[in-house]
Amino acid sequence: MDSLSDVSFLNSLFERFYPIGSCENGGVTRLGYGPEENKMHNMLKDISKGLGFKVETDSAGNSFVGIGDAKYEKYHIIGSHLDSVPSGGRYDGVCGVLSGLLVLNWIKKYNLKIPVKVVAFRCEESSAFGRATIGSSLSTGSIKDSELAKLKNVNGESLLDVFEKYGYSPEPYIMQNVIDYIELHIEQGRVLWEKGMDIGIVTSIAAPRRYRLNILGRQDHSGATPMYMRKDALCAAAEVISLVEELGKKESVHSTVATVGIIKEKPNVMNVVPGFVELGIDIRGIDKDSINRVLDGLKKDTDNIMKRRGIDYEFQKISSSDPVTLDRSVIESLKRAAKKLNIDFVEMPSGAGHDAMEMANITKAGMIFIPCKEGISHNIHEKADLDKVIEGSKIILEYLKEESL
Ligand code: HGY
Ligand code: MN
Ligand code: MN
Repeated sequence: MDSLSDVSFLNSLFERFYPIGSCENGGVTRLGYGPEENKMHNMLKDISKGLGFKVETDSAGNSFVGIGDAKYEKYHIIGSHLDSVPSGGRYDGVCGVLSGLLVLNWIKKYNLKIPVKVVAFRCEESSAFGRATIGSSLSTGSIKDSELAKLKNVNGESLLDVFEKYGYSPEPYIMQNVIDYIELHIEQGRVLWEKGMDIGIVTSIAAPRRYRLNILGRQDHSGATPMYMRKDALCAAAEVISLVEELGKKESVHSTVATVGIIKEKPNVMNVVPGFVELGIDIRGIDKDSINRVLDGLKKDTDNIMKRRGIDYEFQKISSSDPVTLDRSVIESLKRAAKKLNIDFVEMPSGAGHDAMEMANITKAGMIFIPCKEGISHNIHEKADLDKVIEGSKIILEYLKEESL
């Protein structure tokens, strides 16, 4: 296989996506079910048609790309997502879709009889509606419409309104006849980068548990209100933010992490004691007991903080999924393929969430990681080498060949 033309093939596709959702700071904002993600999916359709592939869109807006004339009963699915976090990078998700298109192009070019479809799932990031993997949850049937009805984006639009506008259905067609699902993704951490390795074969995926904490203090005059009389919601929030970090550090031996990623304060002006704060809390891990210890500590100590300060609060669950162990037979098969190609790899967990978590509910799922520069991701400086996408895609093709024997 001639890698040079593969590099130019991938570069040409990457360049087509590149400008979409560009921010002044050099990153991209392509929020799920928003105009920029629509443009990414339309670009995928243009690219695919240009390559002579057939494109279908399911009723949740996920895009499927296949080799038109091929008719198979079941398919291997390769994919990822095309949305991003605000001011994010251009490689998160996109590398996985590019990998699928590269593999599909090899299958077409070398006339291999391997049933493959490429998928680009909608709205994988939780940034748009507060819940991750919406597109893949819908097409694998793992989201309830009662949950969907609560989801609103940053502009206050409900997901159901957006679906109405686009003509999508909250009860979409559930994917059938799937042999397995393979996703190539940037690691978004530093393990591969620090080890100088090109390939990770993922064993498990830390699933997020997300909570909203509304702190209901009292808005007062910042000049006339003595310190001992205050119900300062922001000072209470400051204690909770440090508590989340402390609990995360305590459980980090079990690869658990805990982050306060959202803080909204009202009225957020200089001369008023803050009356209201909303915190968004993200707890992740691969060890359920460890995650539960963080959660129990958070609930207990938050209650103590608020009681001591005489402040009311509301603790709401946004989403809660369990860590996912990927299919051991797929992992072993990917390892055999890498060894056959003399490509070094390391087995490793994923701290980030992925569509593979949802696909694992309906089929055997596997993931391949490639490094991103200094492990930076969800950041305008996110960067990955497309030649690592080629390396990872060669492992996927070798895996598919073996599976299709
Ligand atoms: O947030 C995540 O874990 C992933 O990047 N969607
Ligand atoms: Mn991401
Ligand atoms: Mn991603």
